[in-house]
Amino acid sequence: MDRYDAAATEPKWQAEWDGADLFRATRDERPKYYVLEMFPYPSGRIHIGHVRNYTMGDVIARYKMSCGFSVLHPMGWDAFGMPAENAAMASGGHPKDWTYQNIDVMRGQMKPLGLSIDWSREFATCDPEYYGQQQALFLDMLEAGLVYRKPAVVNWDPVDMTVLANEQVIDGKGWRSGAEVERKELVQWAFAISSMAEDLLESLGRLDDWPEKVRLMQENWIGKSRGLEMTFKLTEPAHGHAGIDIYTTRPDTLRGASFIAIAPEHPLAKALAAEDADLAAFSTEVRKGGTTEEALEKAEKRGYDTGLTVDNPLGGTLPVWVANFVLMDYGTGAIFGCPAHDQRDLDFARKYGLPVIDTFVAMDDDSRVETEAFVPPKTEKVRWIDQPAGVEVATGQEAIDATIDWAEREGLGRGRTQFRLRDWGLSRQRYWGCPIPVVHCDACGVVPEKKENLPVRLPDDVTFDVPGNPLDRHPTWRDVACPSCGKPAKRETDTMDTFVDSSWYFARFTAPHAKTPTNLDDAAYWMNVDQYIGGVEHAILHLLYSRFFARAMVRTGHLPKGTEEPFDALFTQGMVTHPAYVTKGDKGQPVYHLPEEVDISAKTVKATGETIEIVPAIKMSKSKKNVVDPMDIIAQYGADTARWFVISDSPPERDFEWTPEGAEAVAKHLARVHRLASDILRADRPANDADKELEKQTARAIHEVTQGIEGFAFNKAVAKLYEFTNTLHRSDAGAEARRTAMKVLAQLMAPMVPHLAEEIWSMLGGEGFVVTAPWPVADPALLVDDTVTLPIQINGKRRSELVVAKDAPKSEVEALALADPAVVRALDGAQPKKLIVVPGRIVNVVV
Ligand code: ANZ
Ligand code: ZN
Repeated sequence: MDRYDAAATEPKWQAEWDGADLFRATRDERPKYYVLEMFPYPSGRIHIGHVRNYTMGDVIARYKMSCGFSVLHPMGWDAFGMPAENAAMASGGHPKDWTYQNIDVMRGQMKPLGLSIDWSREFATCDPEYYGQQQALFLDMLEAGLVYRKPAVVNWDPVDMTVLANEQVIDGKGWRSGAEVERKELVQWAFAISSMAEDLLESLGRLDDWPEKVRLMQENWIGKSRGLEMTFKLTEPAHGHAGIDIYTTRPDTLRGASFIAIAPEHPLAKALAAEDADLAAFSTEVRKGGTTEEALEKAEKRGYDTGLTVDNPLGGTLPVWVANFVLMDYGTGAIFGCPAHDQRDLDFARKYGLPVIDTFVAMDDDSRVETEAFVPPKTEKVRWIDQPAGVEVATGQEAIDATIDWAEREGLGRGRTQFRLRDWGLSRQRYWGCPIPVVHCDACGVVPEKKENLPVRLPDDVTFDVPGNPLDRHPTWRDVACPSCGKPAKRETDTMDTFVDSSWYFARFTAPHAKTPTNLDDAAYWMNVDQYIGGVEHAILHLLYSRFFARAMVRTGHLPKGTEEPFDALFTQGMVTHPAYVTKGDKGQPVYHLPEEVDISAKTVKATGETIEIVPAIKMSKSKKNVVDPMDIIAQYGADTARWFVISDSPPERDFEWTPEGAEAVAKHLARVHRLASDILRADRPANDADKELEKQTARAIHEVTQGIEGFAFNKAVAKLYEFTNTLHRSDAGAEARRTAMKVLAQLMAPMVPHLAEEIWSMLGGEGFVVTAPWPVADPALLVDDTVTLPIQINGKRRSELVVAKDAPKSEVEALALADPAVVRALDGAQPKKLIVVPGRIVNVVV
């Protein structure tokens, strides 16, 4: 018996595909289809999540190819970033070597998966050919006013004397030095993404093929709100300030104001600190702690009473405090504190003994919970207390709108729409990133590098033995002639946030070797990405930045109009999970064990006999020791097994649990399909009555598998393929009919298990490759079910059923019913008292 040998078959077909250059994306008269999976970070090895992600993309790509599309399915590497520098610091190697070695390993692991990728378009974002074009794009954006310089707050490690990324700040301390991190203001580059906030928000409504939850996350991130900007007059002018401008999104709660708070970096606070050593010390002190939102949220609320007061338009005065929780780069850098309705303000008021003043009570309950601040609900009606705009019973939103109108009428302030979205600070004080292509000249200021001098290459001769950015301490790299006046000048040593690299790679894939960032003709042909696939962890920043870049590229002439929304359809896949096996350590801490170390049926650790707890299906991670290496699976069963398994068991958007038994069952099934094909090839049964039924079942299979793939319900497609395999196995149809059905089965399986499908296709004499053979089409006539199943009731109880032609005449149904064995038994030779046929529904027999 010829056993299916995946290990021999898979490389054979991969070589054949390569030889025929099947997956090279070509511009021709066919309609195009661009499918893209979020490109990987070259961390070292591929994991099973990658396999699931790329298999999904490959199913779509191969399916579309069969449907007659010219498919673009590229792959690249998101290759800049911190881990390479960390590895260099740990091992003394070079980030570049580490990165390219990892890429080689991962490419080597990906190729055996048999993905239909156009490898001629591969690039890594750390290739100078790529980042040089990114620099060109940056310069065009600079000219268009889409990127600019502004002061921004960074995490500063005072011991290592270096800027830290947010993830390098752990519990407010530098990850290497352990020193308390300070906030420091530096001049940084920023992309003007907030200038497009309105459009980025509004266009979300047109992204019909995006998951609703992703659109919602983006909407919240952009965070549009209408509020009030209002001036509180200083009782006594101070340092040239007549008043303080505040911003609030809850003007409805103005009655509850009990203090004014300004940021430590507020101009008034700075002026006061210049004369007040205590305030200066306070400001320095609160600058400690990271810049992350989490750090700010967690930090204890602290304040300094300036002694100044403002006039409250509702009567009396309010004290002015400097507070650590007020940010300078949001709103106006000043607020009115409303302790009754804002938790931060309440914490602050408790600590410093400031009044808590209610502004409303609920409709059905006028007592209030004292311990928590509770903001008036926007959509629910409440009863207001002495509301400034005269509102009595109204929702929060109604009160907000009324108060803005009132404040405008009274000349106290003006309504203002505000977005939470800030401009995107892109400067990173790191080596392993794309150099920002500008030069600082004493005479000319900030001067863009000339385009003909791009790429500004990273120097190779750097070391990581001391903290900080090696570009800063490189002996010669910084020294250049000013591109404008030619005098000695200094290069910018900051590099770009790695999110920049991934914000336009999809456009670069359309012309990866162009001497400009893109080629408009190619971009016009291939854009948009028809199907984008990736993890939901990128739902916010990556997608938002890409949407911004697409707009910026249209504006700077690097993408054609109409590609502002670059991803037509988005699919976010679930994770691959696996149980974890845990025992308790001596301090009660969890100790994880590798699957091979435990006896799962006895629930013990093999070596020690300790009882294990099995944590059901959690995300795979090294620390939980529940990682399955896809390469082991491929070595054991072949790529087709891994591919089929990762998409078979659960809907693609859900998490999927990897089990060794499941993988083995898949391998067995695929071998069975191969055996079935061999049997069918040898069979010689003549054509017969069963042929028609098999033809119908084949049409059904085509229909349902196609729908499954089109609808991203790969698990349903797979389920149908199992069923159809059984049908074909049991069918008594003639050899010719079975061969035809088997070829269709191979075609329908090809997107998922391309190697096995190719093997069967060629065994059965299919023409060319299965992947390029036209996708089978179901004859609609065969999809119509022309029989019905009628239940037979005897004396009101269901006893049997009849399968009859849909258009069978009543007399025929009656005759068939009377011949039914159950009816014959019940009648025992007598005539029925009644025989009622409800056509298409039921047969009732009364005896
Ligand atoms: C009074 C008030 C009463 C506020 C209340 C909230 C609740 P969102 O909605 O996220 O945009 N705020 C304004 N500028 C700030 C700054 N620079 N630093 C820290 N907080 C600031 O947040 C807007 C609210 O955040 C504003 O509305 C203001 O507090 C605060 F029951 O004003 B609110
Ligand atoms: Zn100059």
